[in-house]
Amino acid sequence: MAIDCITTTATTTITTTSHPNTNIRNIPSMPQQPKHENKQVENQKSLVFDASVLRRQSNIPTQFIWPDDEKPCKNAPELPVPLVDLCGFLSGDPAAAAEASRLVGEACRKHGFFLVVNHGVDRRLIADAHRYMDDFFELPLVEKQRAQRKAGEHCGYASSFTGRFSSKLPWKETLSFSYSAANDNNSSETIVLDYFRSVLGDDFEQFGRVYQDYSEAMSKLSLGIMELLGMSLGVGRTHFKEFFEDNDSIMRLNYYPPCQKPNLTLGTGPHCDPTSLTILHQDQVGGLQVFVDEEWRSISPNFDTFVVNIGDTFMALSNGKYKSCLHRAVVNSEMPRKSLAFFLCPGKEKVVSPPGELVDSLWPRVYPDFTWPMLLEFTQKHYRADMKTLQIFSNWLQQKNS
Ligand SMILES: O=C(O)CCC(=O)C(=O)O
Repeated sequence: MAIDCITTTATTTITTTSHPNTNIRNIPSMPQQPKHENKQVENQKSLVFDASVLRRQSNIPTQFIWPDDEKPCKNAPELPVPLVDLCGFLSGDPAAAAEASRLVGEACRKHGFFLVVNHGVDRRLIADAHRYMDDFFELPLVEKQRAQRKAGEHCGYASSFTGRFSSKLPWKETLSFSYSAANDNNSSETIVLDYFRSVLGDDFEQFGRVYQDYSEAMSKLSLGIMELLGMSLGVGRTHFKEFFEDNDSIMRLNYYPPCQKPNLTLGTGPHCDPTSLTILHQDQVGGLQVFVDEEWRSISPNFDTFVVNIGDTFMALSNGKYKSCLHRAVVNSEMPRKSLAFFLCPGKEKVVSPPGELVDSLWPRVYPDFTWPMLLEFTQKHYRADMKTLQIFSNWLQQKNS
């Protein structure tokens, strides 16, 4: 999850000051923006990512062109990711649960990626979630902009995220919204539906229903996966499941329009998800790549599987035993690509701290305690999420607390 896409106003200014990723000492105490970014905001001019125009254009605006050492590689070899069959686990078979947790643990120690099959999510719901994405992203830009993401917020429509950063922009449009499983006043049952109705109007009620159901299915599936993660880490089946029962998560629809120069651009730049666990469903086009053993590898789409990856917050919860994996998405010149990403996040008050069983003198604490809103704010206001987010955030917190 690249949470580098915060504001929605465009800029054509390329800043000459150093990027915040390159020097953490430039980051002032929260919640101020780094100086150079304020300068960018002052100099804003309009660069609008209108996919209906840009998809046919062979002259790619420079803001979307990635440096040579980060440009996408064609034909990245397939990564043999373990296929974890959840059928036996979901029907209560202890041997199947043990085998599934063994596979999950192996993958998470190695690279943090695995696939799940027989996951129990209705195929029609998945197909509907993709179909409604087409309907939304094929709307004229001004219609989509009714859900425009506001500065400092992580929900809403964003077209290529041209606001906060002025280079290495992703070639994509997204619609993000919150999902909450907290059972305080029953609002969780309609949180997504209410979002669609309030932002886009009553005509979007059916969209809201589909994504409400889809987010609930993802929350349920992620709690099941948390049981497997707990078993595999030896902290018991319920530990992480209970921790995430009141999750405050993010659902994102990713839409990558065709690009006439796909070898210059990236749909989503290289990053580790700062969130806890991501459950991704890709359409049949393909484009997801992960960085393993110093090379980019493809994860081919399969309608019957979800791609699951560990994010930074779970890496911290596991005391660094499980890996948050670096990944990106490439685009192509022929057809749009879609993916549905559910980002599991802890409830706002939950302290991210590993269970005692994962800490000892041979493996002491790797990261300090934090809450998810602290990390979210860090990635929104101070640091463009990349492969070093957790380490930089953790150094920054330690510095701040010392
Ligand atoms: O679309 C994909 O395959 C990857 C999406 C992703 O990494 C993200 O939304 O953070």
